[in-house]
Amino acid sequence: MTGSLTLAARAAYILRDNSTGLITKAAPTLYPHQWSWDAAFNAIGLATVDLPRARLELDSLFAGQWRNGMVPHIVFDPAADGYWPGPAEWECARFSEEASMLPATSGICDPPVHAIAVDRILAVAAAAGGRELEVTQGWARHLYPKLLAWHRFLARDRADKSTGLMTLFHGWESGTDNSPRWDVPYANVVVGPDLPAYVRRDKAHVADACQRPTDGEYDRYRWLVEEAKQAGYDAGLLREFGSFQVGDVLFTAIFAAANDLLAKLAGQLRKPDDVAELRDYAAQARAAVFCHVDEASGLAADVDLRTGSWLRTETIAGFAPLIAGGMPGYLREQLVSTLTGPRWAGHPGLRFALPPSTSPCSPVFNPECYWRGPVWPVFNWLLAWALRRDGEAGVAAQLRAGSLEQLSDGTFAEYYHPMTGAPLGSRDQSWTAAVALDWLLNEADGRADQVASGGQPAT
Ligand code: 2M8
Repeated sequence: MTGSLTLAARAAYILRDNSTGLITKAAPTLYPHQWSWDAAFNAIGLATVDLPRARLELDSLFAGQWRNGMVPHIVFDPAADGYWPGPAEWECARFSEEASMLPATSGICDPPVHAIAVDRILAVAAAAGGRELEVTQGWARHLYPKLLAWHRFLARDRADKSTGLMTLFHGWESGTDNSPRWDVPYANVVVGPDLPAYVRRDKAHVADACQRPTDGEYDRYRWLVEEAKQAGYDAGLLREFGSFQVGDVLFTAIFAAANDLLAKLAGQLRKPDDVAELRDYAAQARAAVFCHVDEASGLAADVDLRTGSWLRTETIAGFAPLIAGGMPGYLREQLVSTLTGPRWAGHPGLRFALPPSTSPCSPVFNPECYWRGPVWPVFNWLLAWALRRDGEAGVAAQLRAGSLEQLSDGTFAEYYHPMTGAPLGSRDQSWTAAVALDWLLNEADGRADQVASGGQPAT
């Protein structure tokens, strides 16, 4: 067990060691490039120790933004090797005129947590005050049009007309890659005979391959990249021909929460038309999440857009309404009690009272495999952040305390076995270190709370 200060120092060293100077690798060997939503969480952690580096993290990410506004899920580091599929497989600039030429990127996106990071960074800067605040405000003003273009891309290209949910064309876009929430839609993805031959690189970086997706799943992941290329990475064509199309309640909930914060920033920058537009996106996204709550379980359900059927597997994504915010108090209380109840964080077999990525009561729960059961500290940070935002400070504090106990083994693993607490996946995972830093340094002294408005960016 490690003391708080030592733990914070170790987390800061991990972020420094995983930094190339421009980007923070998502993990030292398993993920040697910059991932979009990882970068946002990493920036939140970096802000606690090095505001300039936090700002740079997001600047480097947005350097890979596409002309249509999409922030790609990976920005590749040209100096890194060892991750597959890489730029040679994605071939974005060859297949789409919208793609970034340099840096090379992937052709799909990640959950839009970036405005949450910017708000958090501004709050830390406001607490620091002085020159640091001035610089950070100027930075936010410059980043704002890029964030707006990203949100407009999502509203324009990804909002599904019938459900209002954000449409994903690849499970990777959810960030919860092999979650059982996608088992049914993936079962309908038929891999074509022209799937290019490949060698997986990921399995070599974990202690046991059972902690990673199966080869059958990887065939489908790779096949969907081929499909996206054939569609020129165009959402309109993918809607016509894509064999994986889902409405993701979690992605949509994150979009709702992020729009609230971007609208706040737009207000500070005195852009009333943008405020109205962003509030509208937030309202539509939130309504779409609330319309997809399963009455029996109270959990939100994704939709397989190719069949219209709801996907009711009990995964952590079901708590999307808590992240979206704006729930009537009594409904929020019910969902919080589900979260802390015996099917989730209150399950008697758990090592720590933290929600696993799939309910231990689900028949498809797998405690060792990636997004099919392990506990993800980064996800629990997001849940705790949302709960705190909505006044549920007690549960948020429980998630923080349980997570810090879990992380006190000092491995900063990608995910953990819910029953034994054993570290799984990559070690020294950047976003795990980042959320630990925020929990330890920001929340400990309440710095981020001092300036709830996130500081006024320079206009
Ligand atoms: C995992 O996903 C990548 C593909 O994007 C992979 O397995 O190769 C996911 O956990 C994802 O959410 C995360 O952003 C990424 C990097 O940490 O790894």
